[in-house]
Amino acid sequence: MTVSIISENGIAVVTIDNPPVNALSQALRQALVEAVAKLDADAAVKAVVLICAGRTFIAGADVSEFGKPPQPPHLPDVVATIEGARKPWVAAIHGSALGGGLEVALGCAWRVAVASASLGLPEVKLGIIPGAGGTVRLPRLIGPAAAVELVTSGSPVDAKKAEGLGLVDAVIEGDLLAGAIAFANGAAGKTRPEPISSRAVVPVEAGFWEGAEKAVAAKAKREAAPLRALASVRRASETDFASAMAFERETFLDLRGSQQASALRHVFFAERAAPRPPELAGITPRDVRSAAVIGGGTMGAGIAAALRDAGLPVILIERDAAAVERGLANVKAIYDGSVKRGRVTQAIADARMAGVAGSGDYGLLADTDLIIEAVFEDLSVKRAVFEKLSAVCRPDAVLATNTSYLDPDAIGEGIAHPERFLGLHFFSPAHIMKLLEIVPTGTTAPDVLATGFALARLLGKIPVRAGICDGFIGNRILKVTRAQAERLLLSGATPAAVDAAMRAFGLPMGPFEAQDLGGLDIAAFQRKAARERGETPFAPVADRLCALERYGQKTGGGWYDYQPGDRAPKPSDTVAAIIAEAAESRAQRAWDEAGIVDAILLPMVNEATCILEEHVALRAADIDLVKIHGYGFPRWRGGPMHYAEGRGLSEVVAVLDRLAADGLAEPPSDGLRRAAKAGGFSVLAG
Ligand code: 3H9
Repeated sequence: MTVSIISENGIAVVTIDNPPVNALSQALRQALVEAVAKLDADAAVKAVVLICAGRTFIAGADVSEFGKPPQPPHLPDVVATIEGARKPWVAAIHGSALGGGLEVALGCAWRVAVASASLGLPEVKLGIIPGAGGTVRLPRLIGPAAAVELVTSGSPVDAKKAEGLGLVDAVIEGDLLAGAIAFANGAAGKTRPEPISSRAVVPVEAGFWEGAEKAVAAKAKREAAPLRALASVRRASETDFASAMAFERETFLDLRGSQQASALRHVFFAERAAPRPPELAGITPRDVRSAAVIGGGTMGAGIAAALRDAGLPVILIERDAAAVERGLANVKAIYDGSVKRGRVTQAIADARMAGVAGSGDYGLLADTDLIIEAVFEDLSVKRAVFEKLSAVCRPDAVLATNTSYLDPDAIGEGIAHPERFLGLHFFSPAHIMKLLEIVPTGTTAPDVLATGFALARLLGKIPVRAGICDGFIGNRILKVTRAQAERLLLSGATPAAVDAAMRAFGLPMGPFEAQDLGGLDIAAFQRKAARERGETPFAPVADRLCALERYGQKTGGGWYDYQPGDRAPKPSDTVAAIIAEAAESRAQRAWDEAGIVDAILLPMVNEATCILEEHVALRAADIDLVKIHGYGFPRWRGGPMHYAEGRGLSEVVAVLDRLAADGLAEPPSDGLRRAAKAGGFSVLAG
């Protein structure tokens, strides 16, 4: 049953039970309206407690209904019905009261919550604004400034903070239901507070809205919802309740059907599906209570910090005492940075650092549950590490390689108990970046693969299963990004124009700026290895820059020139001359922003389609998560595959055909043509 009602001694308890998160489905909305009518008609009832079963209060509207036409009763009417009920309602909150859940609570006469509860309006994160009075009642309850912060950031507050804001009337110690009933009994005799909808909004200082607009616009960049949410709070503060509600609803319905909302919903569900791949259902992961990292360079130190942040004790192994010192210093530098940025206190940083033991002795790993290798990208060096690990580790200890380009099957050759070996590909900086590519080898046991996913959950990362190929999912696509960016240079575009176009599309940085920041030498090293394997990587300009030791910001020049101490890229005459020379007699054209984006992005989609067809990725949505969480692809675009589907795969094929005819991209793959015919990528997913 969705809603049940029990009455005792004048207090009715309405319990919502709509797992998993008590989302406001049509049936639940209907049941709430009926509950109000029933309790209004019950003379024995003095007050009503609204509480939820399971892990949370109402977590919001049912997001899965958003693609469909809204069905009555509409949530604003449900909230109005609760607010207008003859008997006062008390919302009893545990877990999360989010979005429509908080809006329902705002319809209640009072709100009480346990200390661990959180309350918020996260709608902007889904590309919409609250649609059931959130932007209209909140400023009337807590004032416009606090309302603006809650509504435009989408971030929740905890119960204590909510009490301070006046959003919660009491924080309940101990049992929530008993506390809420006691509160309702105490309140029943008192004057009921004025409904929030009838209250006036406290005036703001001159210039408040203009300042808020600037601040919100700067943060939102090209996301539409935060500014629209601000406009709705402003309207609510400057006009009567009914007009403000109409304005909010109109904005909500407009955004609900927008491309940004559809993209953000897609990412919302993709992120929730990723940690639970159906193929691993029912498989119990191995216990991971201790971890070790081999190699204390940038990646190893970042992985060690990520493991410590999740509470695991960590042993950091390096070749000799000096390397151990350097590795520990790298971890310490991460924590010093975290303290400086206010992410953790000094005491927390010290405690985390104290949990990292550096050593050169592999013998210390005899009882460690998980060992992640993060040494130099060289097959023989990595194999030597696993030979040592095979000799000392428990046979059930999970062994992982963090390789980004080598073949994990080759790395794991000869390992003892190969079923406990897999690839765990972190992204730099590993303690920050959310993506974790999980790469099973031909011999990885299902429970070891499940351990990779469980680890991701523990570390707060987004796990994506990737098959073995050069670069797995993310770096394989990155290679195409870079090759396309160079093709553009050879046909008339400049690095600055390419970077500007990709930034305008929503990426935090263009491909050339990003290479200058990260260093051109790593990719040069990989191209060298690829050539030794007989491959022919395409990087005519980058190769010339590396020959001149223009490796990026760290050498004072790469794709751009840099003045000492200044990270601002300046167009470089040297680079322009190299491009002109490399372009030789190639046809030049004038590129506009849209053309540049197409010439980079659509070939990435083409490559991603091959990745999907080869089952290197299992779902198109997984590829979207890789690009969003590993490479800064704008979340509000939904990822490259969602973007391509939204654009229409037939059009994507047509553009690629045109680019290929001019020698500016590979032709569309058979898989992409098939997906275009079928109208989506699901035809290829395995
Ligand atoms: C809104 O309210 C609009 C209104 O203003 C206006 C209306 C007119 N709907 O995250 P989890 C599913 S907008 C449908 O892993 P946790 C989720 O897909 C909404 N389904 O759990 C997953 O399903 P499955 C504003 C939802 O314990 C399962 O629940 N609200 C919804 O780590 C478990 O999810 C939000 O944006 C939903 N609203 O975290 C809140 N929410 O098991 C979004 C979850 O099949 N939700 N599911 O994969 C959350 O932030 C987290 O789910 C929460 C629990 C913190 C509540």
